[in-house]
Amino acid sequence: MAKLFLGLDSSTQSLSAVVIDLDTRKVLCEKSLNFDRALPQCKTQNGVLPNRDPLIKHSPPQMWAEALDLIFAQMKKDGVALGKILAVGGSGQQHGSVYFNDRIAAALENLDPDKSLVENLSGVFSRKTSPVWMDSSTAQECAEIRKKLGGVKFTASRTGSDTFERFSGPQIRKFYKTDPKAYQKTAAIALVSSFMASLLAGKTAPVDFGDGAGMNLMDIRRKNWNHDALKATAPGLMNKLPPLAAAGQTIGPVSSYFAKKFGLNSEAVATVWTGDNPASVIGLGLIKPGQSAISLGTSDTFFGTMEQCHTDENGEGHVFGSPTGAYMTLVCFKNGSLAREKIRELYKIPDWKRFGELIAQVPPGNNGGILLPWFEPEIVPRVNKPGIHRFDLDEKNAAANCRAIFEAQMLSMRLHSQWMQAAPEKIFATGGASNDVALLQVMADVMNCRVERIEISKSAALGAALIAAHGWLAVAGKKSKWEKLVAGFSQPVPKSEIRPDRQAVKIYDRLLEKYAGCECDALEKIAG
Ligand code: XUL
Repeated sequence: MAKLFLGLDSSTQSLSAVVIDLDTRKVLCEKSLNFDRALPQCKTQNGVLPNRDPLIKHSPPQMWAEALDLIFAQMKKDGVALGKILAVGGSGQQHGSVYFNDRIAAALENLDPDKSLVENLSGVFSRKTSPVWMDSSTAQECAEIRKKLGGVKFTASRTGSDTFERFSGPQIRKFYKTDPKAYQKTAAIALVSSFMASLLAGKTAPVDFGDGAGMNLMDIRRKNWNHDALKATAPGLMNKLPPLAAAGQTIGPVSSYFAKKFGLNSEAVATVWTGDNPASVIGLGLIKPGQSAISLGTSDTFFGTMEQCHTDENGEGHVFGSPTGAYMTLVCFKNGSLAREKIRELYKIPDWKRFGELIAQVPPGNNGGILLPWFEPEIVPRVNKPGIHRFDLDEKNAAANCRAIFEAQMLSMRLHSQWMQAAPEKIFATGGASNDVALLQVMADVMNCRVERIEISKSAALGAALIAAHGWLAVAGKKSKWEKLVAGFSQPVPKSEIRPDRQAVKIYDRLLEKYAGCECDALEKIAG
């Protein structure tokens, strides 16, 4: 019998599905559903609800449930062999949190296939909207929790990260402070990942060690809820959180809702979901320590694997649990693809091909011109007042501004990832913008490292399917090594390797200092 596994990825802007055949190492189905387009009734823009306050970014949790119904309906319609799926896994945008009253357990157990998921979930939410990773409205709560935990270094070494505005702990504290009654009525809190897994399992799903580390609530080394962090966050929190478990661990058989409604194999198992970044580590095949990747997506992230837990004393980067049982490092920049799109719009550049051509017209280092592209509040470095800042850069020069935005993004990545002490032999580039050779040359030159493209548009969903397969094999007594499991699924694009240019590397080595100075100046100016 074919060994088919389904991986889903509930990201900021879309829900994706990937079905893999483990024996033939083939991806049988790849699907994606854009929230704004497929669910206009949810009224989101790029997956989040418009808000007058640029620091507040929430999404309606019903949207994720509705998208799950829709993607299963589409797979059924397309004749995807849902009846042969052995296990379902998944990943979610990290940090987003979902809040329920005490009706949630019964609702999950009794999902009625004659109703939609949204109808089944009617009346179970104790908070109407879910704060997501783009939210930066909790600076005050971050400071309060950090202080109680003993400062940046201590917070990072205990929970894997300093407190960050988007992390679920500070978000939970803000909810408790601003709406204590609703907090009190909250019986359970989930992450996007564990919410979706709960729907599939028809019961409360654990949070995994990858996504759990994005909350400022989990002890990164012991992998349990940290008592001091819970206490510093909100009262009675322990009773509202699900247990922690490894990604891919079996929760139980899938809910009969999916079997009856969409023909999903009723014996398929629902497994513990993880965050999109930990799932991408697997989807990209980054199994060996020291392997690194740059993902150019809604957010730009620089991540890699790490054998022993080593946290960032300055508190800019993160350590999460990796689905392999080891650790992963990550630095996340909010002004990723949306910032590149803003520049494209601003200079009326028709397409990305032209954008790349313009970049190639300007020499490396942009004649010293620098652009800090903080269109949205930024995570690294922390910027709460959005805005763009130009230094020695002519605003009217379209080509120089196109080059400047990507140079700044890469210089910032180099500057703020030094704590990882990673000297990768090669960086794998992935995500939307990674098919632009001009951009990848800048990446190779700034990072002084060979860059190779991996073209897996749905690396998180693929990773999620592989994690589910790993969990299923372990239960079936056929435990598989990660190297063997991922082999054949994520091959770099042939002949896509780009080598750093020695002259350009020297230019960027010098420019890095100027960039760091400009960043300090701009941050001082913002602080007033
Ligand atoms: C990681 C982060 C983002 C989201 C995007 O810390 O905030 O990469 O996971 O989905």
